[in-house]
Amino acid sequence: MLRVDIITIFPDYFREAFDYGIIRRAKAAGLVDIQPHDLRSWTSDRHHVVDDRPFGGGDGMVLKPEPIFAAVESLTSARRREDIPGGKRVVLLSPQGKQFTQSQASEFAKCEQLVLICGRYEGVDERVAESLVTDEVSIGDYVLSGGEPAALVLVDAVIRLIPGALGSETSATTESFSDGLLDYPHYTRPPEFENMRVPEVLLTGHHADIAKWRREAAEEKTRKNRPDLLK
Ligand code: 6GU
Repeated sequence: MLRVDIITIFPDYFREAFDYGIIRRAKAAGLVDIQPHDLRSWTSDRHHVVDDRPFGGGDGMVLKPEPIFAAVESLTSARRREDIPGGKRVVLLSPQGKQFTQSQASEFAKCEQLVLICGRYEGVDERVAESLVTDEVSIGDYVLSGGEPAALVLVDAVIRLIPGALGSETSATTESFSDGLLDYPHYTRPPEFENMRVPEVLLTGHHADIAKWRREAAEEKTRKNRPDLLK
């Protein structure tokens, strides 16, 4: 069972997000338990303040360290990175993180607990990244207003890799990126739609020819859309 704790100032953002498709099935099967938590519940002041102005000046507010350290301690019993056990990861979602990849998703899928900290785009006190988290992760080269959509992306990518989470056990290994290429194109009925034909070889039932076509079509798709993957 993988436990996922999400620390956020918008817990309601996740209200229905995990109630669909593979994630819903994985939850129902007892493969994963996902709990959003309100960062404000780890504040001790009357107004539940989680942010403050940046030292050195500048625009925007910065998430304070104390509630984040308190949240991680209450969820993991650890106050520093070196005290976090091997099977647990504390992940800060931020545009300054390392690019999240399929191989990192596979690592996370083997863990017993993931604690996800959703940053705000203005920033999180750097002592969180320096001393508390095991991983600082970005989902791509664009700026989101907060880490919440990135947490959804990460949770989806990880959960579908947990053994038993997918209906057909082959799909996780035959799809995009497992062999460094994009997935091959898929077609279904009808064989002709508004003058657009399905490639004839797919209608023949010749499995070797179909496998060869798919390999070449995947390479062509990769050359066209993601030439960086071929280098
Ligand atoms: Cl994880 N957070 C934010 N705020 N922006 C991002 C991101 C994360 N990944 C890409 N852009």
